[in-house]
Amino acid sequence: MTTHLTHWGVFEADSDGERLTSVRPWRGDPEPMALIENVASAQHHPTRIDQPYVRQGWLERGPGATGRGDEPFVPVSWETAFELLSGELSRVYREHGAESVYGGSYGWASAGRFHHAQSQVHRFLNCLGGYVRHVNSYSLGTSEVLLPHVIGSAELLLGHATAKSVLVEHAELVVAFGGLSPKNSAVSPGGVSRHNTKTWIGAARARGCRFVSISPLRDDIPAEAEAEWIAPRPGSDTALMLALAQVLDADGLADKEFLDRYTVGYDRFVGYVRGEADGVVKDPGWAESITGVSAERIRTLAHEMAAARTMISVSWSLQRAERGVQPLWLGVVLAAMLGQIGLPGGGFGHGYGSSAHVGEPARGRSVPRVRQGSNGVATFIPVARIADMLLNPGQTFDYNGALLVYPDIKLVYWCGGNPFHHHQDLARLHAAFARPETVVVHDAFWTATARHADFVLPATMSIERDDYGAGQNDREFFPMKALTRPHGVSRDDYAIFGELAERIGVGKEFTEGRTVDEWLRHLYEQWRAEVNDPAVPDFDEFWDSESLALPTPDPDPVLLSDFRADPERFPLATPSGRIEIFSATIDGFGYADCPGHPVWLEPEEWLGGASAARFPLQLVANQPRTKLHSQLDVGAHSRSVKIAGREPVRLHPDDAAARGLRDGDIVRIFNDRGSCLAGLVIDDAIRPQVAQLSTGAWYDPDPADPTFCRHGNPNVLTADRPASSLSQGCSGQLALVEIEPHRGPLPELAVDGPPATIASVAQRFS
Ligand SMILES: Nc1nc2c(c(=O)[nH]1)N[C@H]1C(S)=C(S)[C@@H](COP(=O)(O)OP(=O)(O)OC[C@H]3O[C@@H](n4cnc5c(=O)[nH]c(N)nc54)[C@H](O)[C@@H]3O)O[C@H]1N2
Ligand SMILES: Nc1nc2c(c(=O)[nH]1)N[C@H]1C(S)=C(S)[C@@H](COP(=O)(O)OP(=O)(O)OC[C@H]3O[C@@H](n4cnc5c(=O)[nH]c(N)nc54)[C@H](O)[C@@H]3O)O[C@H]1N2
Ligand SMILES: [Mo]
Repeated sequence: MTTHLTHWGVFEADSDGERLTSVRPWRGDPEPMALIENVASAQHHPTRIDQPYVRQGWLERGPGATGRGDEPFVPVSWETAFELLSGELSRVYREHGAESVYGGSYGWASAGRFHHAQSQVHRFLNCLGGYVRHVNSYSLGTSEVLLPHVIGSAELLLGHATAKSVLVEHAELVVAFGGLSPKNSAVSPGGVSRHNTKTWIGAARARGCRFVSISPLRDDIPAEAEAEWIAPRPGSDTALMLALAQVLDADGLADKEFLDRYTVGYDRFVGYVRGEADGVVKDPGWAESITGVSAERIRTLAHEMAAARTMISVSWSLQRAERGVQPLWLGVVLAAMLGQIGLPGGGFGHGYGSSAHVGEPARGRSVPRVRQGSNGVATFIPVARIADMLLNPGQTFDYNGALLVYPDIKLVYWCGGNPFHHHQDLARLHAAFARPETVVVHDAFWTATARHADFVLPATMSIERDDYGAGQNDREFFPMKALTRPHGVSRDDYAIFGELAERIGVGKEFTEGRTVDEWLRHLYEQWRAEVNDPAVPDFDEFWDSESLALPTPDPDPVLLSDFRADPERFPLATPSGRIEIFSATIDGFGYADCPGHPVWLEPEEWLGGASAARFPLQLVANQPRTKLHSQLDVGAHSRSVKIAGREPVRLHPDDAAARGLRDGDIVRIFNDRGSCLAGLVIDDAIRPQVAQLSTGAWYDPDPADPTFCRHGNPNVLTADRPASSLSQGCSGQLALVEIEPHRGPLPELAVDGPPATIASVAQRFS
């Protein structure tokens, strides 16, 4: 029996050396997650990549050959793969330079610090001279750019939030925009040892705390909250928040002392709320017409918030949308108006329901990790501009006050991510991926991204290799011993890069002469020396232990309590040192879609807009309940909710009836960008006029039409439209669509098996 860490929890497993024979949640986890069932069932699935492959066209016609994503693959030996790829990498670096290589390689990969895929690919490409990188994330593309201007940093809210334990003791009212989703808080980057969502929410409720969940889905908060459910039109929270601010101002409930001492720019903002410039008072009646929430409820909620110790929680999803800057900024502004920032149980939070680590106290120390080296290339893109970059080399674009230029990319290297899962407007991405001369992908599975590569190199799963790891803010550091041998002839990313580096002549720089076992020991012992704590055992003792507890110096932190106590001594890292309700910096950028204080700006795609006449349903493309993103989509738990193999879409009974749809029907979801099939689930836990299709179903395009996904990936429907000129973040959460019955025979899926391969050509090249 051995324990193993995943992003979604810790499990104990038995193995026969080949496969896991039994999997149980770790004894220490009070709220284990069913996602662990996906691992064993997926490991030897037919979609596992068993050996190296090269796309037929690339093999026969060389770099730049057309047909990427539509052609069969040729199985090759590792020797052939290494020979061809090391030659191609050398050619591209020699002929076009490091700035022609995109190695951003966004993606979650697996838990485990040494085999962390992004660290390995970045370290490898740095040894070759560097690569064009990405900044920011799909998760928090807007937050990471906005929050430094408003409160000095995003990390404050993510890594140093007021602890959930403090909310349990002190919060009287939690107003949760985007809910407090139990599915999302089951996951945390790097792993979760003890899930506690239901526990902390239940304990707060038992003490008398009230929860208000503002979200299109009733189940965006656990039943333990006994929450009131308010369901505004998606994308309209900004109007609701402005009206709450208007009531606080008009009814004398705003904390003037707090605003004077700790913030700048309130006057300009409140002038806008009062309608001084545009003649529109942003009162509850105004907000009712935009949000659909009754003016009376908005008014009383503002009073309840002012009367109680109130935590305003904004989920990450609200900023992963058009105009995503606005509700995030307004959450901070409302908390400032209530004057409770820095007090236990009050103030502002961002992502208590989005990731398990938010609201866990920060650890006193990090864990060992491999250094990525230094990048010889300065050029970068905001991560969600990948398709724009590939399609528009040389074109300029805005980002956070700068005017940047897209580089001319010849080679794309992806290791540990799935852009044909995570990016928006997948048909456009398909066209963008035709541009580079060569695409290289390491993955364990035949994802749509692997199918869009020229070189497909089979990586091990984390259960097939030795590693160690701990999630962000998680108190437990786990050894992760290999549970089985690798599937097929797959290899660790480290081993693949090590061999390539050797052939290109930078082997020593990359491996430093160490095996995996030597690296694990070396990094651990280096860390142990830095930590200098007699309670930390040597490597051998750690390796044979279940886990090592990591200290948390302050177990019950309150966000910005030091700033509140002494704002001169503990200023924020903003230009004024205070909370910026008006940011002169952002105002100076002059972006029409992002002025100097939060405002209501209509999104392009929302139920109150013109395009809703043709596409009258708001698609919520949120995170999946039965998996992490697209990972292990072929696993048992993920498959258990599919309908005729298609991803489930949820619809309100009235909307289903209006379209003559019945529970379990296969439906076609469509808009002007694309269409997909899905299996219908009728559910009154969803707001009318909303359809929920989570992300994660592997993109399975019709061979003749990349805009049509047979499986149910919502990213054929979402727009590749930046959340704002400021952030250039992803806006994939929402899109407008229509739904109709699927007519005709059900097309077979191709993505649940391996792609077409051509063995005969292999003979000629091996
Ligand atoms: N419409 C819409 N789209 C979204 C979102 C949304 O809300 N709506 N959310 C976005 C967000 S927040 C995110 S974070 C992204 C997530 O997007 P990704 O992080 O790209 O998604 P994953 O499915 O986790 O992709 C990880 C890949 O790494 C592979 N892998 C696992 N371990 C290893 C390893 O050790 N080595 C190698 N080489 N490969 C490995 C897995 O098989 C998988 O294919 O999606 C984004 N996309
Ligand atoms: N099980 C599971 N957990 C995960 C992940 C996963 O793939 N699977 N992914 C992880 C990752 S990488 C991330 S970044 C986080 C993301 O965390 P979040 O971004 O918070 O998660 P989502 O599920 O995308 O969205 C949460 C909810 O927001 C609501 N919502 C959408 N639009 C609106 C709106 O306009 N207004 C309001 N009020 N509510 C709205 C939706 O109903 C949705 O269910 O989740 C993490 N947790
Ligand atoms: Mo994310």
